Amino acid sequence: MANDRPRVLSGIQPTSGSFHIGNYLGAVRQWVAMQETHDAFYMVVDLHALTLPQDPAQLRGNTRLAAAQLLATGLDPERCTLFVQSHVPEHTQLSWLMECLTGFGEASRMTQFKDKSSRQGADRTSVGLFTYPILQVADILLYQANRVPVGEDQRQHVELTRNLAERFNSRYGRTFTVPEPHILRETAKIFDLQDPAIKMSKSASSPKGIIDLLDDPKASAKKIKSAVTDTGTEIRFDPENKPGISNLLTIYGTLTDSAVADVEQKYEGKGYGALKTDLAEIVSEWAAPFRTRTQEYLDDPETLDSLLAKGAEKARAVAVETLAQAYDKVGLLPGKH
Ligand code: AQP
Repeated sequence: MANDRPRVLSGIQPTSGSFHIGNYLGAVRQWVAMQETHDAFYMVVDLHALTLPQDPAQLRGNTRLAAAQLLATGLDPERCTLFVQSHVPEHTQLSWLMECLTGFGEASRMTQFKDKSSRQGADRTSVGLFTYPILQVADILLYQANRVPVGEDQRQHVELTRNLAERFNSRYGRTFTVPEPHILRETAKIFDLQDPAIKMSKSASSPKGIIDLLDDPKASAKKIKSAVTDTGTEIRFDPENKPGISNLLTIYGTLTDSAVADVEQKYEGKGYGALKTDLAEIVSEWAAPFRTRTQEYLDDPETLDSLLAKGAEKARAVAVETLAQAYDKVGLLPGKH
């Protein structure tokens, strides 16, 4: 029975058309695996997307596109609960309780906020960008999640979630499950192809630094072939001295389900060019059916919307209950229903 399983919760922003390979390898790939072993809740976090300016029509389109891509990677609505964050109003309601429990200094220490706000400039930074980690806390706690599969960049937010869950529980009595981050060491951080010192990122990477899964295969191949690598010739996994080639080895190994040591051995004595050419082929082969499936879901928006509506209904059943407990614990007077 699904309900006897540990709970898992994660989300992805509909902030750009295509997912990139960092989103997939760092997070979504784990989501697909965990739907088999966990009671899994996955969402498109459209409210989080609003922390940066969005064109309304594009946001709507990207939300459907994100859901279509999640289904195309292998999420199965029979095996997991897939929904859109804004369809479950309890997220923002619990977020308020969590904001009132968070210190201003504590929120100010979030590095994602510091990075994004410094890129935006103070005048264009919204209060929403400042408080979004706390909305994320509410996202996780609402479902009493045991595990949160994310990339390394989200570790601090899961840590904040743990702190706030413990604070709430000790102040008001046991209410929330304290979640663990689920971060796979190998793929925790996929790096920018042009600058292997920084993570591949929708907002910070240049177009040449990022492999978009919906890209034309020729474009992806070109990017992989021009990925920055060091001046040596040896194909060896050594993130410190060979960050570019190590990043390519990680992508190669994960997409082909092979150990990096085996990939190293396969390319012993061969140049970087051979590895890059083969990796371009592997990415293209992986992405072709993904693109077709994504398009099939997009071609039938009614089915997609009704699937998301069913997901929201399932998610709400859990969220309503948790919120009611939390409201009661803090002493809010029950309203008439
Ligand atoms: N480079 C990465 N390596 C590993 N995991 C990554 N993730 C993102 N980039 C990498 C993980 O993908 C999940 C969904 O990401 P998101 O788009 O909702 O959040 P994000 O962290 O904002 O993604 P980006 O591309 O880095 O966007 P910006 O530039 O807006 O910050 C998350 O679990 C994330 O860890």
